[in-house]
Parts: sequence; structure tokens; C-alpha cells
Amino acid sequence: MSRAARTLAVAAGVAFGTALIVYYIVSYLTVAPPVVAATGSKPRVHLTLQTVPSFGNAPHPDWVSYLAQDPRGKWVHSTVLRVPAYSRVDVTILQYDTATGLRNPFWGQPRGTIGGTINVDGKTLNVLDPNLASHTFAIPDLGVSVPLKGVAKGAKNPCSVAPCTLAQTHTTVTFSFVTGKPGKFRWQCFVPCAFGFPLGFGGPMQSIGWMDGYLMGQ
Ligand SMILES: [Cu+2]
Repeated sequence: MSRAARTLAVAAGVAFGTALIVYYIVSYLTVAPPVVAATGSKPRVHLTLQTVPSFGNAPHPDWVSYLAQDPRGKWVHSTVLRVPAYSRVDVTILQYDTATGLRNPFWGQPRGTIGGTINVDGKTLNVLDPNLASHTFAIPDLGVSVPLKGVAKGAKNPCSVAPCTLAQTHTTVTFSFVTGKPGKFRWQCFVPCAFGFPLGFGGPMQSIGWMDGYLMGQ
């Protein structure tokens, strides 16, 4: 290969790599899921979420994701949630995914919920077997961390396309927490649930609208 051809090949490689980085940064900064408000009004509101093992739609049909239900009952592909400040938030999470297990068994203990407990399919629990967890719902700034019990592998009628319906196999997790002063608080899942990514932590695990989101306290 001539010197000119090698120079050209290197320049093309650098340009391609740069284009990928620019694409990543621009899409990170511009893709903003819609804000979904909690149902009800201050000082007590309700949030309903679901987790789906694969979104089933563009742009990433095989990515694991959260969805949120808006006050009219419509499922929205978003993790940006608006709640009132200084209020009680009652949360219902319909969990359709199978268990992955917690990297740290400590997270099997619900934290920051009213009463320090969660309710799973009608049973009140103050700890979940870490092997049974599929995802977590955690708002570190508010000290909230809740493990979500997975459905059994091979369960009948699994959901693979969002939004999942109540007729499909799921666990129902409910809990409550209180909000404080207004602010924008990051929330996310801490289970390495991004199948097909290094250590399970890429893709949906680093993307707002999938396994990461914001709680907008207003
Ligand atoms: Cu997850």
C-alpha cells in the first residue's frame, strides 16, 4: 500500500470514529422522553410503571425498558416522571421480566419506603431474596431503593412487546415514598439487566427513557 493510500485509510478511520462519537453525544443531548405526570394531586399522588423484558418496538426492539402510565391510563415510553414536592407518592410497578439477580445482596432490602417495606403480589416484605430480583427502582438522592421481583422463567403468557397488559404474567409491586423540596432527581435500575452488553451495563442501562430516568419534583 502506498503512503498516500495508508494516510487516506487512517484519515477515513479517524473520521468514522469521530462521526460515531458526535452521533452518540448529539443523540444523548437531544433525545428527551416526554414528561409523564403522576395521577392525583398534592399531597398524595400515584405513579404506575411497568418493566418489559424487551421493548418490541423501534428503535431498540430487544432492549429492556421501563414504561410509565399517564393520568389518562395511556402507557408512555418514558422514565421522566413529574411528582409534587412535599408529597406522598404511591407507586405500583407491574413487573413482566424474569429475574437477573442483584449484584449486591444489600439491595434486596427495600430502603426509603414508608414503613421500610414493599408489597409483592399482596404480601408485605421487608427483604427480597436477591436472586429473585429482576430490576430495582432506586432514587439515590431520596434514599429510595426497591427490588422488583421477577416472574418465573418459562412462565405462561410472557410479555415481549410493550406495553404489556394485565393478562400477561407479571408481579405487582407496590410501595410509597415521600418527596421533599423541589428538584430534579436521577433514578435508575441497578441490576445489570442489559442483555448483550458488557457486564450487562450498556445500552438501556445507560439511557434515559429505558432503565434510567428523572423524577421531577415540582
Ligand atoms: Cu433493570
